[in-house]
Amino acid sequence: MKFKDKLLNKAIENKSWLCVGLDPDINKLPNEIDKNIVGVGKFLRSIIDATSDIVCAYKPNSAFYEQFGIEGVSLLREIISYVPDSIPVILDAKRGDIGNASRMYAVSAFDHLKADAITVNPYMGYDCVKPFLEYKDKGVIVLCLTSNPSSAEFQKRTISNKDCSWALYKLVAEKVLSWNEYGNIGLVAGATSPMELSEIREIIGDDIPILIPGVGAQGGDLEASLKMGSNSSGQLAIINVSRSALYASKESDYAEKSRTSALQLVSRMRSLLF
Ligand code: OMP
Repeated sequence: MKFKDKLLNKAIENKSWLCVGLDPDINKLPNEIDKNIVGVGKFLRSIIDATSDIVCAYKPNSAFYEQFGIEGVSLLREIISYVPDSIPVILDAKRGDIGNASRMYAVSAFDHLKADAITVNPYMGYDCVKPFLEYKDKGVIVLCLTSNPSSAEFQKRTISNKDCSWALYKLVAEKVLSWNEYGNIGLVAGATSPMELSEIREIIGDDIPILIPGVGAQGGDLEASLKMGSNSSGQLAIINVSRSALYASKESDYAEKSRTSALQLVSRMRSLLF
């Protein structure tokens, strides 16, 4: 099944556009969890068990697994396969390199790790994104306007030629329309820039999902993100939260508290969109 269909099915079934980011940090683990790779695995499985009926996707960020070396990469693969088959997994790796190297990243993400989608960096241009796009059933989610404090340094710069003058992130949004031959493109736009999010949605139209990180620990607003990032049917704005959902309690009720924290966001989504 195509990534976008899997995503839509799950969002409709669970009445949720919440994506829980699976970003394990040893220093934030609950007290009772062993501070090693086995403990991390146990923690992540409990979070998945506690939230799988209220999410539209999960997003493990590769950095949080690679920090543990080879065992971390094995855990990443195990966690992706632990997620129920009907829930899409977005591998957050922000990849991108010359074509033949991107092809190897795509093999790793899709054939080996078996992710349903990946985040990619568009900085090097189309030939570097194409190897990912050729996996027609997989989602390729391109960084457009990121949520971090320095994102404006390059992404909001005005690029001019004789025909037009536009901020770089808008050029990215427009460009991906021509990269979307197989209907498998998505964009990343942070919750920390809601006005820009609405410009991006206007440029790309109704069919492209936007992954929106930055709600919770980074201070982005949920309602503004949904309003500005959703399409005209109130769909395809994937709200990612990692830390604020994962580390809701240090005590033995950590999974329950994590669910409560995720459910608070989902209830607000339901009252706006479902
Ligand atoms: P929290 O701030 O803990 O909710 O985590 C946000 C997650 O989204 C991390 O895995 C980030 O790497 C990721 N992210 C951003 O925070 N900002 C972006 O602009 C893009 C991403 C991403 O691609 O997912």
